[in-house]
Order: sequence, then structure tokens, then C-alpha cells
Amino acid sequence: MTAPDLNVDHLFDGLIHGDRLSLARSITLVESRKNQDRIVAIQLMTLVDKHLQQCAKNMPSDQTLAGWTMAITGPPGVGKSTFIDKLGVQLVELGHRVAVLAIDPSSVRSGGSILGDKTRMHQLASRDEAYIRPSPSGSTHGGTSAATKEAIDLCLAAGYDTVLVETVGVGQNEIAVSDLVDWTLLLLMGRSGDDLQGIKRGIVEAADMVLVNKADSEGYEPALETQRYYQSALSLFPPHSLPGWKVPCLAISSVQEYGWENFWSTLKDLKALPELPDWIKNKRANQRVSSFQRMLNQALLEHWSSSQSRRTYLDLESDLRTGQISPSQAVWDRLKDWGLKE
Ligand SMILES: Nc1nc2c(ncn2[C@@H]2O[C@H](COP(=O)(O)OP(=O)(O)O)[C@@H](O)[C@H]2O)c(=O)[nH]1
Ligand SMILES: [Mg+2]
Repeated sequence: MTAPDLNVDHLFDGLIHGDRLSLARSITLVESRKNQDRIVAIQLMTLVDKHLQQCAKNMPSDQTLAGWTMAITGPPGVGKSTFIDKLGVQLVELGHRVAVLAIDPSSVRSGGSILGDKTRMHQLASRDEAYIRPSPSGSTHGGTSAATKEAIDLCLAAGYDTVLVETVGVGQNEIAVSDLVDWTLLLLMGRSGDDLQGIKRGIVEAADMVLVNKADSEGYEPALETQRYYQSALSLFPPHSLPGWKVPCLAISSVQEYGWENFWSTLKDLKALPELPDWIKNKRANQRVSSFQRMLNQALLEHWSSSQSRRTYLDLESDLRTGQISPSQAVWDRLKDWGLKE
């Protein structure tokens, strides 16, 4: 598919009427790095943005949680896909339409991202009310890319009221996924390490909820032990930005029933917090700003390093590496070249 073949209005129309092919095409479009695709993608995202804002305006105030987006992060093998499969099916049974964006570096490596995750999510994949999409090809190092936010918005516009993003959330150059979603859920498993399981403290701090998965059969005791450990570790963390919310750590099984009642009642407690609607509104507003900032950074860098000035750019990179120039001086010089500084 190339941009000239695309009619944006037609694509948008298909998208908001829930046509899966239009959604798939739209996501492919926003993932594309081609200039001509980007121009069409911007037109599409402008329509989508307006549409979503209109939907939000028409939403009764007790429905703040419609359009709920949640990241499920955690180390490979911890059970994210399995958890999402079970959660997704329950959400569908509650009447939700669920989209899953799976950004899984381990499956990217094996070259079979879609197969890997679709087989793990076979129950959800078989539901008409669900849409599962493997890792955006534009993502760097299997991490979260700028396109992920656009893909999330496209899913919302296509009528999926719940969007789940699966990612390891620990890549080096990636955007913190928690900056793209309403809610971040960190999945761990029992006793796979004495400390923070090799998980950087920052990842734990970004979590709004922690689950210790695989609390079944021989995994049960270790999971409970880890859950107790995290529960007390979390109590020493700075307070959560949502007033009244203490980041909980629950043990759960993604293959059995254990922990699910507790999980749903914790979500119910969350929804009952009077500050939640404002907190979400504020978070989304801030995310729009950080989204712009990220895109601006990326666009400037991409433009400069891929246009005629590429040679200069590469020379500068080499000067930076060898210490000929400091990063701050390099930025200043560039701004002067562009006429933005005297
Ligand atoms: N016993 C048990 N196994 C699980 C559970 N959740 C996932 N698994 C298994 O753990 C392995 C990795 O699961 P997967 O969902 O692919 O992990 P991901 O890499 O985090 O997405 C698979 O073999 C799953 O069947 C659980 O709650 N209990
Ligand atoms: Mg997975």
C-alpha cells in the first residue's frame, strides 16, 4: 500500500465504522517512515484526534473509563500475553471491545511476532470483539515507538474502548510506555531473583499496579513470597500521583482462577476514587504535550540526518564521539545555523 492509493476520508470512514482492514491499514500507515506516507498519516491522525475529542465531549462524566488504555509490562516469559488473553476475554464478556498492541522483542527476534502472540492469545483472538496487532515494525529495539501512541488512538477511534499494550518496557532507547497510556500494570513472577528481579527501579516506580503471575501449582508459594516482598517494598516508594491510591501488589494466575476476584475488586476500588476522572483528564492532557515534544525531537533529528545535510550530520556525530565538540555546543551551533539563536 502506498500513500497515493489512499483516500484519507475513505480510510477514516472505514476506521470509525469499525472496519478491521481500515484499522490495520491505518496502523501500517502511521508506522511507515516514508515521507509521503507521513503526510497522509498526519491528515488521518488530525481527523482521528478531532473524532476522539468529540467522543470524549459526548461521554457522560461517569464514563471516564471508556477509552481506557493500559500497558502490561514485565520481563519476557513472565506471562504477559497469557494474562492479556484471560483479561481480554473477561473484558469482552463484560461487553467491552478490546484491542491489543503486542510489542514483543522476543517474538520479533524469532521473526514471528504475530504467530507468537496470537497463539498465546488464542481465546481472545477468536473473539469478534477483539483486535490483536503485533509489534509496530517502526519500533526501535522492540521497544515502544512514537507510532505506538498513534496506533493506540487509531484503535480507540475504531471503537475499541479498551486498549492493552504488551511490552517488556525496559528497552534502552524506547519511550516509556507509561507515558502513552492511562494505566501501567507490571507483571512479575515468583522468586526469579532476590532483589527487584533485575527490574530497574524506574520501571517499578512507573507501575500503577503490580501483579505477581503464575500463582498456581508449584509457582504458588514463590509467587506469594514475592508478592509480600513487593507489597512492603512498594510501601516505601513515594506516594502515587492519584490521591488515595496506593500501588497494590497482588498474586494472580493467568491459567487458573486464583487472584482474579481480588484483581477485579481492586479495579473497582480504583474506579470508586473520586479523584480518578480529573487525574485521568490531567494525565491525558500532559501526554498530548509530551507527545508533541517527542515528535518534534524525532522529526528534527530525522529531517536533519536524512536530508542533504546528512554528511554534516555524520561528521558532527563523529566529532561528538571523539570529544571534539560537546553535545551542548553542538546543539547551540545548530540552532544558530537555523537562525534560531543570535
Ligand atoms: N503456570 C503458569 N504458567 C503461565 C502463567 N502465565 C503464563 N504462563 C506460561 O509462561 C510462558 C510464557 O508466557 P507468555 O504469556 O508468552 O509470556 P510473555 O513473554 O510475558 O508474554 C508460557 O509457557 C505460558 O503458558 C501462569 O499464570 N501460570
Ligand atoms: Mg508475549
